[in-house]
Amino acid sequence: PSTIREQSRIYRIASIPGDGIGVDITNAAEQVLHKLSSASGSTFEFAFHTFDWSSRNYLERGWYMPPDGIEQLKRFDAIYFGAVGWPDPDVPDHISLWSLILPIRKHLSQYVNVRPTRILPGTTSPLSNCPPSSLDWVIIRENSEGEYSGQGGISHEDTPYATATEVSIFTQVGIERIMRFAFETAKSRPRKKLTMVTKSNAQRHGMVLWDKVFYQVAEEYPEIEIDKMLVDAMTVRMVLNPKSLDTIVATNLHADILSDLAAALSGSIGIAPSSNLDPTRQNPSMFEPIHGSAPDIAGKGVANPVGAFWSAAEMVRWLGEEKAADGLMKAVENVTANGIKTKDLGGDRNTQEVTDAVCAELES
Ligand code: GGG
Repeated sequence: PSTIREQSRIYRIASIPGDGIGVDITNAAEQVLHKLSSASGSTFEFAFHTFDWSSRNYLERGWYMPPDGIEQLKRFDAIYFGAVGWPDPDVPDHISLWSLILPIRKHLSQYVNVRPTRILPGTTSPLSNCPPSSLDWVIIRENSEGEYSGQGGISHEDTPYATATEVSIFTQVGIERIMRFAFETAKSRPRKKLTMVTKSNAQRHGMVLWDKVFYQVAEEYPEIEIDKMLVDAMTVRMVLNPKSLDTIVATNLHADILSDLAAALSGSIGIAPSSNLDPTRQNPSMFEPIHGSAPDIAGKGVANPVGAFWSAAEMVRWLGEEKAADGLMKAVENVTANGIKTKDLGGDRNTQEVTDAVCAELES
């Protein structure tokens, strides 16, 4: 008779560690995912395929992804990503971003970026007015257009008349689909509250359309309490009145900035996860901690792996393994609650010690 293990579902994961601490934390995430799948009662396994698409690869070979890179990724159930960016004058940051994560998001229609933030047990916010119950947010980032459309150009380069344009593109379709995702997210949460972030007082075309579509979609969701914030005032509200917020929707650039602030207010950028989703599920989605490659601590074994574990849990959830995802998050929370934390969270443990502690929790 066949055993449960023989009937396991196998999830094919494309693993792209990338640069700097991306390598350290992807290694840690793979360890906990293997432990999760070998835990008793588990009915799934992971088959990882690692792609060395990194700045090192670019410097040695002249490319990040091969020409058929996107086609290769389409064969996987999900993509796990570490970090990108390396301080070398031959790889400016706009080259690394536009050679790797931005084309993946774009070509795999990952138009939603979900960035949850809360204060984990055993950790504290740098805000004095912020007990754990006061900060529990989900930021929904538009992930395909807006300020990161990549349109524009430069003329008269290297002359005193150098002129550059960076065109933000906002479309009705693009705004509508992110608003609908944000309203559905707000609907799934207890407080049923959505704050929309804009800068439509100064940016009088795209942001005005963004506002208009928000109110159009809001009509379909009368049960959701809504409000609108200008992005500058939003930073103040996040710091002074964190409890007043729940689900937040913002453009590609605004949400990128606000989610870093959110992570810092919840304890450390090292804990924050993100999910780049194609909600149609026609393409694999991609999961990555929001932090960058942190070259100063790369390879030292001290990076905080919690954001990587939380991202891994979100990947497991997206793959349909809700119970296992909850189990992984519970294990992470038990570990932080027990004071097993890296330096950025006020602890004295290294990456492997935190990883071992999470694996031990998964075994117990
Ligand atoms: N792990 C995410 C990462 O490498 N972030 C670097 C970065 O600058 N990302 C910009 C973005 O998420 O749009």
